[in-house]
Amino acid sequence: MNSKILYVRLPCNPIFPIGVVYLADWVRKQFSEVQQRIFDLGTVPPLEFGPALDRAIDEFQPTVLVFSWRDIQIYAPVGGRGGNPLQNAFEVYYAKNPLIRLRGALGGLKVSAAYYGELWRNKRLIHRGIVRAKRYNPQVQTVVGGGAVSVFYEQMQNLLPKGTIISVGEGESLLEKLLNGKDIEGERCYVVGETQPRDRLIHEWPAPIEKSACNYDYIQQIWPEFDYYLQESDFYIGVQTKRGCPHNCCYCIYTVVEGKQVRINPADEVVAEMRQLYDRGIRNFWFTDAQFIPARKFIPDAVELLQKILDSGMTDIRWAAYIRADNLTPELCELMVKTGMNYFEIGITSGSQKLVRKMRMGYNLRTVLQNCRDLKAAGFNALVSVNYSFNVIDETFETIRQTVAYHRELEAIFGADKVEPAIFFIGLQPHTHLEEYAFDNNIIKPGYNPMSLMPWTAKKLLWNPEPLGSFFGEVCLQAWRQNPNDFGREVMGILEQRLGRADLEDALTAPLGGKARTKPLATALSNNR
Ligand code: B12
Ligand code: SF4
Repeated sequence: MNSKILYVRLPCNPIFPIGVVYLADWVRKQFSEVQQRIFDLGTVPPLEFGPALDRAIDEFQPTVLVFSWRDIQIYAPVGGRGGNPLQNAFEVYYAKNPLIRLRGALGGLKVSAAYYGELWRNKRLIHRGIVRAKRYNPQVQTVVGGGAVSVFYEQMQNLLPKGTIISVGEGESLLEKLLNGKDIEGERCYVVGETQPRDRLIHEWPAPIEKSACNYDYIQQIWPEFDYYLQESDFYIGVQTKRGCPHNCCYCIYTVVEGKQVRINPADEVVAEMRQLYDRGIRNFWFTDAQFIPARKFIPDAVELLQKILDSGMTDIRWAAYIRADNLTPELCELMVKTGMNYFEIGITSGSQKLVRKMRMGYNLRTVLQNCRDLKAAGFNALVSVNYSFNVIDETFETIRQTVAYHRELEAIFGADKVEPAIFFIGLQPHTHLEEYAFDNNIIKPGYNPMSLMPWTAKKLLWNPEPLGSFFGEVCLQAWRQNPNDFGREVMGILEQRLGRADLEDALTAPLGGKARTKPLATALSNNR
């Protein structure tokens, strides 16, 4: 076997490219003779993208090009790459003052230009890489995967050249088969111009591989720029502790990308991986799991891992993760604090139990509050980001008042300065229950382009329906006017001023029966994190 694999991580904010690192590690463990090189465009200045890619190809002369594409969607609630997309959209849709509307439209143009510019740039880079690599190996094989490709795999065939293999989800077993010269038909992939993506391809289960500690001595050998991520002390380096999420939250795509079956990476292997990074000076870790504690039955796994981290003596680390705060116990809370969890996000979406149930999120808001109290009692004193998505289906002034009451209770527990409300509006994603709901209700039609950022599509994908749509538009615009640097808190303040606050008990109570139990899917906001 004389394959030479070049992993090209396409341009991205400097987030540690854990996906290609894990792929290269896996390939090494299966095929020790294969030569590999990692090239991360996330560490290259934009004007250098093309020439730097050429140089990497000239030097390495790959036979396989692996392109990893992390993110495309930029419905971020705060300053995105070309500005604040949410603010621009709201200014166009809801501002009364024509000058503000114009400003929003111009801002929107800027965001669209940045968005389409990045899409075309990545497309060009892939083409350029293939043409260059063919100089040395006319049969070069090209595979494209990564988070963005998994979400938009159906649209990718319109961007990429014939013969490119488009991969959905994890790439380990696909690369293994390719290198073994085996048929890849059964893998979660298709070939541009040769095969079509199977119906419901993304719903197929990933191969159950067992992950061991990544070998960073090897990674450092094949990745000359590895040190880039060691130099800055504020990078959170990705470490995966498990894959998959069993839940059904209506807006979420992780549960199909990673699958519903939770696969735990052995705690000793996770700690061994962290230790290698720790010995290289890393102190900040991001557990990149879809959910760090996906359900109560995984609490013992989280306890085992955190206890082992503690026993390993890595006592000065900080870590963050997505955490369902309904799955905590006092023991776990204590371990979280002792091991250095210094940030976490609670994605409750609404402070009204009635709405939380309608969105099928499976949360009990009362339990979340109790667990937060346990966390505080265990000594947690860092920042909590609480994700709210207003205007889900059936939102009323009463449910907004309930969300305000819930939020104030979280502030009472952690301290107002420690709880940051992150306000999102729906970013509709393909292959979610929410998309089905939108089809069923004629909001979008099958065949729509989920990657479009054209104003008429964007307005539907960024969910804020009437009758409350204009109300929220107005409130958000007022908040940006009054206090753009503390948008979330300002929104909460305005809502409370205008509508008041419900009794906490009302927020926590959702009478069983009636509509709430029998109604099908409601809608939610994706933060597309
Ligand atoms: C953890 C996470 C974060 C963390 C990252 C922390 C860190 N330091 O690493 C935080 C919170 C910072 C984050 C932020 C954002 N994220 Co994020 N994040 C994730 C999450 C949950 C896991 C990503 C991860 O690291 N997984 C573990 C590694 C090992 O997997 P991986 O990189 O995907 O690689 C595997 C496969 O993709 C595949 N693969 C990768 N490359 C290739 C290439 C080939 C050829 C093949 C065959 C396979 C392959 O194999 C790899 C190994 O199995 C995913 C959702 C998900 N469940 O995948 C979203 C996700 C990647 N994020 C996404 C987005 C959009 C963002 C944001 C831009 C959100 C925003 N609007 O602000 C921000 C900013 C990111 C940036 N670049 O600046 C999107 C990207 C797709 C899209 N919609 O455009 C995802 C998919 C979520 C979603 N809802 O769609 N994120
Ligand atoms: S939102 Fe979180 S808990 Fe719900 S399905 Fe997605 S990853 Fe799982």
